[in-house]
Amino acid sequence: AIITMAKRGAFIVLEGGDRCGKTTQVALLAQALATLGHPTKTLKFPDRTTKTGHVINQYLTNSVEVDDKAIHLLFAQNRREAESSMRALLQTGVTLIADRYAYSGVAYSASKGLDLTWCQRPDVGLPAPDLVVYLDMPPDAAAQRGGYGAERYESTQVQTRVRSLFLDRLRNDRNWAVVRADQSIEEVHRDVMAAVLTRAIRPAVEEGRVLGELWV
Ligand code: NYM
Repeated sequence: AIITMAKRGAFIVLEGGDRCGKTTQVALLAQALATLGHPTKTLKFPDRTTKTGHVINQYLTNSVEVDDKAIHLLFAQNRREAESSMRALLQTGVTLIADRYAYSGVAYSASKGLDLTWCQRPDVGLPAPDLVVYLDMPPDAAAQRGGYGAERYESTQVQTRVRSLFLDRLRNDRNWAVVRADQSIEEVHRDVMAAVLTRAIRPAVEEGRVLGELWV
């Protein structure tokens, strides 16, 4: 008998500092993959619509203060709440594109002085992305963009620390693509697409590579 396994979806994460254009690029990527016939769903972390997300939103907009370790665990819980539905979607062939993930969790918390390994622990075992696309933006250029400074962490000093945590401590050349974010929207999209097709869609969907788990 011939048994054909249903294809799984790819799991793609877009990361980067604040105001690097991630949200725009997530939408363009989802549209482009859908056009190529891939069922696609976008996710955003933190998901501010859940109960944990409400507290996180109050924290980010500076309307409450929360202990650094406690808020770190809440961001991780906010991801964990999505785990079972993410796994179910991937298994049924839906490609997931996440706007931030556990890498942001670690980079922003460690930028406040928390131990990096401690920060990684609560996200152990979550689905590992097939590809992290890091949109790299010089912090001075991000500061020129609209809305900058409205939320917690939006200062050049913090963004500089966050960027070096992403690039020097969290980046893993095997499943990270670094794309220059200080280009036109179309140019960034072209670079994101090229990386996604060869480094996520091909291995995960076409060749059926097994979904990994954090932290790898
Ligand atoms: N952030 C995001 C964290 O501090 N920890 C996390 O685990 C995640 C996912 O929240 N400044 C920070 C990064 C951003 C902010 O902003 C979310 P946005 O614009 O919704 O991506």
